[in-house]
Amino acid sequence: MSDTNVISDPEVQRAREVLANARRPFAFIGAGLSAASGIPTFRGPKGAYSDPAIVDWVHVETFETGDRAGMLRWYEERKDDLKKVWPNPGHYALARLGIQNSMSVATQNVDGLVEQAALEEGAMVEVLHLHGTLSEARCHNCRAVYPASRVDYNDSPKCRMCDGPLRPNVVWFGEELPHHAWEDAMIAAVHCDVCLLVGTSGLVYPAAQIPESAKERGATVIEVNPAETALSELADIRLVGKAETILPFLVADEG
Ligand code: BJW
Ligand code: ZN
Repeated sequence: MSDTNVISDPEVQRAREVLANARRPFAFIGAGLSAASGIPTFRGPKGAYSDPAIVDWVHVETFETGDRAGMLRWYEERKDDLKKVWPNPGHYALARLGIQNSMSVATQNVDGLVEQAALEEGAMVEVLHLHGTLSEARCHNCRAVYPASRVDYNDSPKCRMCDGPLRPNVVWFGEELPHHAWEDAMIAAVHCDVCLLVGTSGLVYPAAQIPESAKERGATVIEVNPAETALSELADIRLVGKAETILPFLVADEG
């Protein structure tokens, strides 16, 4: 959708009104939100999974019994890449929606770009990290947390407390989600009146249960995604286009 098409799209206008009148809005976001910042999504033709090795590198078994060094090299590269990326208009719009009516955001992303945008916009947005964050490393044995900036994953880093292997503080397949983030996101979802889904395929569980619960409890669901997803059938309003193009038009008094 081009900017002119977005402005004149009646569904965009409807979504904007729904959000302007929301009392407890909630957003559930995924990798597509950060695509315009230059961070590849996982799935899809240009996604990280087009490299078959990467499919293994998001599984806990690989760290425990597989190519740990290869996996950690990829994480060191991603940590470095994050120094060169910035929030895009989608992140800033989400932050401004947060100012408009104090929205909670549950993110599956590990890049920290929503918080960065919120900080720059002076927005108090509660960001719940369902799949952890690349800004932290942690011990795989005792779970002690370290700033990732102090850790070199190429150097087989070890925990100062127990000598266990350090790893990024993210959630891999086969691992539980952080309890607080999961519980707070579920509470926000079941109490929200509007649930905004942005840039997620909705294929990964248990995270994808969160918008399902919002819908079951009566929330109006708005999806922003250029493609149909596993969650599209929940959507009352489907905005087919990119987050960075559409989200700025959903903020009241803008666009
Ligand atoms: C745009 C755009 C633009 C493009 N604008 N949009 C129930 C059923 C089936 C399976 C399971 C189940 N429950 C659990 C499972 C198993 C498993 C699972 O879900 N498997 C399925 C995939 C089959 N889940 C787990 O293992 C989870 N843990 C668990 O269940 O624990 C239980 C347990 C209990 C007790 C003990 C132990 C365990 C953990 C899941 C962890 C997922 N981790 C990853 C990696 C994070 C770390 C890292 O980044 O390195 O999380 S995998 C990856 O997928 C990442 C993402 O957060 C996640 C979701 O991806 P997302 O964000 O949706 O991205 P994509 O690429 O899929 O989609 C991008 C979208 O953007 C597309 O729709 C595009 O169209 C769109 N887009 N450009 C807007 N410009
Ligand atoms: Zn330790």
